Amino acid sequence: MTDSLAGGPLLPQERRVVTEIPGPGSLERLDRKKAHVADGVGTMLPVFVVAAGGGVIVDVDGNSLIDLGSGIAVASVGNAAPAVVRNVQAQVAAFTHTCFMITPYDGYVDVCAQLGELTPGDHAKKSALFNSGAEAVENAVKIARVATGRDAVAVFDHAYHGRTNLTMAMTAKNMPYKQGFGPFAGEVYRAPMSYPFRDGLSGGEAAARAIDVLDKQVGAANLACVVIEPIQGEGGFVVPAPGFLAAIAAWCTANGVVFIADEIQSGFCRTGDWFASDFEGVVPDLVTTAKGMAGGLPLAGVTGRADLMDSVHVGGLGGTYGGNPVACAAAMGAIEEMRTHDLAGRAREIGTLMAARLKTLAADHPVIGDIRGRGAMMAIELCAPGTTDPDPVRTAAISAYCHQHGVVTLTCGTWGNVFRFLPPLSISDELLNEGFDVVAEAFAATA
Ligand code: PLZ
Repeated sequence: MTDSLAGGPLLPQERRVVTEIPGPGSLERLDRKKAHVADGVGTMLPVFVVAAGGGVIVDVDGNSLIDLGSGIAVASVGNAAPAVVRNVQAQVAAFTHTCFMITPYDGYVDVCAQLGELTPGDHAKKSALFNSGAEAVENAVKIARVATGRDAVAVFDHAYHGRTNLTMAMTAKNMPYKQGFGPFAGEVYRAPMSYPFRDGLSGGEAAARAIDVLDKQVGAANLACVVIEPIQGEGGFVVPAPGFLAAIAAWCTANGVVFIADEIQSGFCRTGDWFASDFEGVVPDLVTTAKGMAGGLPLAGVTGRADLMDSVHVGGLGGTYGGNPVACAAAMGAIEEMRTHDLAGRAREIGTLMAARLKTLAADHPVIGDIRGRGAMMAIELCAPGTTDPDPVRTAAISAYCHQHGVVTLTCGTWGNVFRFLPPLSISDELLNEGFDVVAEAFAATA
């Protein structure tokens, strides 16, 4: 059994399966988990981790798994990336917490300045920092409500925005996120999403359909904000048809509605741009960020138009840990890694490789109904051949095969029939190709 290992990019970059997965060491620990951790906290691939980096995750039994998930798009710069480790070690030795609302420090302001520079648009921007994506979404809604003096919040079918009370209301899928947890926050309205594989509509047509719902069922004058993931995450990597986002944003601007892009999963180089909104030149009023921005430490942000951000009274935004100095140091390290290694460019290369592999796979397996995504955020949707009837059973079987053969893969989607690929941007082409060899084997073995 491997006790501990240094993680990071120096870890041997190989797939190595030396036991059943999970192995005996992990099974032992799974019993401890069962005894001490609430059952509601699930684990999808229960190998206990001792090290990770580059494109691999190493477990207590000495298995080295290819990582095609990045801990849900968090370890985009790779696990234990050098600039993250360096910054965190220096910060943790200097001070770990003062509470920015009590006595401030540079790291918080540094991250806000970076967010202002990197998010879409070159207007005057300001930011506030929080601990999690859900908290960022909640605060974006708070800001939009104060700025507009309106209550209503619009979200979309298949949306995922978090697990807190307001963000559960904003999230579309019941199981596992909402079941039994109501009553939910009020004044949240859902509009139809552009979902080209299922609705066949152009961006303009889908936007007209959504705007009709907002206009007729909610009323523009009641709407504080429209919140949308430019590419949906948990909901199935749904990429709206071209022009959809821009049309919704334009309608918001014309009606005094705050347009909020939830870039928590799609942001920070993941899709081949700094933000997914950049691809079509959409400039949101507010952007929420988290996940990839801090190389694995918990940090989230709301960034946007300075006039909107400043509409909240002093003391109205905050939290004990929001913008923790160690998390801010990590974010500055992660952003440095993204800039130095042009990780947006690397995401585009990864996207080209993945798209080619998925296209080949789809030619052999008609169960693949759709290939979609951008950059290092790509997915396939599995349906009964020639239909849009979801096939979650086959999806689960393929996923299980990948896990047993040392590849960390994630599923998603309203019907649980979408296979999503979110490799760390630090993964090598060799490992990525080997990972997709296993995915291809999994399709063949479960045919
Ligand atoms: N908005 C677009 O993707 C988090 C959730 C996993 P937190 N997605 C992964 C799970 O099962 O809990 C997410 C997201 C988008 C908001 C969030 C919420 O971010 O940091 O998990 O609160």
